[in-house]
Amino acid sequence: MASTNQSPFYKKAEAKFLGAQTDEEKLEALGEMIKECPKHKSSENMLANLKTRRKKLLRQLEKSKKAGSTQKGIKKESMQIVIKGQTNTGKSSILSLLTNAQPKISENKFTTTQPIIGMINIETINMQLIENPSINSNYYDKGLQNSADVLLIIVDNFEDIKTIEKLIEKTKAKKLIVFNKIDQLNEDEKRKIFARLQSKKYNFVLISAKTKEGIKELKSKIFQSFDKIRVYTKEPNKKEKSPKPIILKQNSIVKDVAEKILKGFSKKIKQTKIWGPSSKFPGQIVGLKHKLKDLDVVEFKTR
Ligand SMILES: Nc1nc2c(ncn2[C@@H]2O[C@H](COP(=O)(O)OP(=O)(O)OP(=O)(O)O)[C@@H](O)[C@H]2O)c(=O)[nH]1
Ligand SMILES: [Mg+2]
Repeated sequence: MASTNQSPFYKKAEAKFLGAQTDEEKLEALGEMIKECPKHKSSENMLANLKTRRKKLLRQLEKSKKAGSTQKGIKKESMQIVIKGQTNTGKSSILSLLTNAQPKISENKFTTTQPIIGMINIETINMQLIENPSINSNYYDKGLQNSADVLLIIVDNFEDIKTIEKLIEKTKAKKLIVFNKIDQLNEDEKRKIFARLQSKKYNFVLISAKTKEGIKELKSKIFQSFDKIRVYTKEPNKKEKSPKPIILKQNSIVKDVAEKILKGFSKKIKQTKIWGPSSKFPGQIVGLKHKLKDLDVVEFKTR
């Protein structure tokens, strides 16, 4: 999909595609790209390519809808985080702090009686954050963790960690231990907890949902737990990079970006320049095998 000789309408649709955060958004943008793609002989290949991609995406979407969660009505978004813990540890407080959801928060036990979904945007990426009712509640949903990419284990003491670890032994999700209510601890207690979690090699963060201490770190740890990197693209001779990054697996290379945006046309690349964390200097010329880092900006010259 080399966009070089394309109309501004096509380019707009393509930008939308590259910035799409869900498969639904991608599908919509692909539709627009197909509509705006010129219908003459020289773009035949490109049009066919776009249509194949749309078909593939449609098939994928159907599949993921069928796979779904155990809970009726919860459709997995592309990135899903599930909050888990004992009652009263502050799960609803954290959900309400991070998302648009407005769960009931109370000092009473077992306040949350059904999974509650919120959307969180971290570094331009939308993610689904779900509070599972407390592990000892009748409403606890065992199946929710199976679809999760990341589990936030909310605790306010050490014993809870062991209890919850037993429940999640078989899950593939990344685990992040969120030690909450540190506003109730003095500096010495905090230091000891930190040291203990660190010595056990946990992926963890200390926070207070009350004072918001550690919330920024929590968000950044959530993002890191996905093992993804964000890469921006840029058109030659333009200063502005794409408004939204492309999300790639960690350790992706320049070729992966090329395949994603120029599918079928990556042979056309004459030169690649790179800015950001993986570059030795701004605008460094690199090959297709160059390994990318989070927040890199890539520019492809196709002629
Ligand atoms: N001091 C302090 N209190 C907190 C903190 N986070 C939550 N709380 C309080 O702890 C109580 C329980 O909070 P919730 O967010 O409802 O806890 P939950 O884990 O959702 O509990 P259930 O849904 O009832 O199982 C409330 O009174 C909160 O105000 C914190 O960081 N510090
Ligand atoms: Mg709750």
